[in-house]
Amino acid sequence: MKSGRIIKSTGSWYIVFLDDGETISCRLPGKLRLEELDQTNPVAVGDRVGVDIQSDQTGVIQDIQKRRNMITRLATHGRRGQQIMAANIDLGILVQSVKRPEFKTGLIDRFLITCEANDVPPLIVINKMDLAKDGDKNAVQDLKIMYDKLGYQVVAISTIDPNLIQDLRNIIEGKTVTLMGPSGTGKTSILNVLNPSLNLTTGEISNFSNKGKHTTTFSELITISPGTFVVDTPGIREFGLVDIDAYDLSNFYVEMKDLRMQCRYYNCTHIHEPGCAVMEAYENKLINPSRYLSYLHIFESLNK
Ligand SMILES: Nc1nc2c(ncn2[C@@H]2O[C@H](COP(=O)(O)OP(=O)(O)OP(=O)(O)O)[C@@H](O)[C@H]2O)c(=O)[nH]1
Ligand SMILES: [Mg+2]
Ligand SMILES: [Zn+2]
Repeated sequence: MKSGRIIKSTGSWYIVFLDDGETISCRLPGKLRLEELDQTNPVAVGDRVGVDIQSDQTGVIQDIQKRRNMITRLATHGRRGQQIMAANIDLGILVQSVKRPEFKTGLIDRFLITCEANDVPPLIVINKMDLAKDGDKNAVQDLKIMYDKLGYQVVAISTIDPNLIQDLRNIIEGKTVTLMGPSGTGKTSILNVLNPSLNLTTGEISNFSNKGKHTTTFSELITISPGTFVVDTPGIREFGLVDIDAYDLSNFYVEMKDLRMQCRYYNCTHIHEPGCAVMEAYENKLINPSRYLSYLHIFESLNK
């Protein structure tokens, strides 16, 4: 048996990059398909697998190693359960653009919660800085300051500025990273500048809606340089926050997770209870209002 990593899935075939450098198409036996019923795809891009090579030079996947972490989203097209977008990742990157499409702050905290809940280190990238006016630049700077304090890095880039791209290149060197974010923010364009030989298809932004058109439609592990892999994912509208209980939400806010232990009630929601350490910190300006507000919104959405 040989070991390798899933770099692409087409539904019935899985493309595996073997540790010896070869790439082969593999099938997944029915018994492995059934093991994880709540997921629409039992094997995901980034999974490490053991493969038996057949006489026709295709492979059969014999085992799937336990995942270090994964990023999931709710299944689309009316299917039940979750879809694993990528497994075993070193860095989850949220890509937004200052303009075209317009930047959405609401997405950041949902993305960070997804990463915290899945043990994926996060990075926030703001693309298309070439389109930024002074006001936009200030807003990005404020965002940087706020998230830096929480230990999250924000990097502002433009795919037409080689210096800014170099910053990103240094950060991802030697890692397996995922690019996530709304359609049209430039995820595929970033890949193309990181490795121009890829020549991947990017999309025009429609002038009418200022929205992307979902050019990328499946996940794939792409080699940027030896040892550096990027998973380009289809554009998302929202992070669904699957499997998070409203009462656990504050666990995934880095500035709240220790404080919550000091609340008077163990099941404190940090919204109205007396003796709440989180609300006290907020009143003493130790928690950023925009973060507390996003906590309230997300709590409501999870508590329906
Ligand atoms: N001005 C400017 N435009 C950019 C930049 N990066 C990408 N674009 C443009 O933005 C549009 C969308 O880029 P894509 O790379 O296809 O976006 P995507 O995030 O991969 O979109 P989906 O695959 O639909 O999720 C294209 O027209 C790009 O040329 C940038 O830094 N500045
Ligand atoms: Mg794309
Ligand atoms: Zn509390």
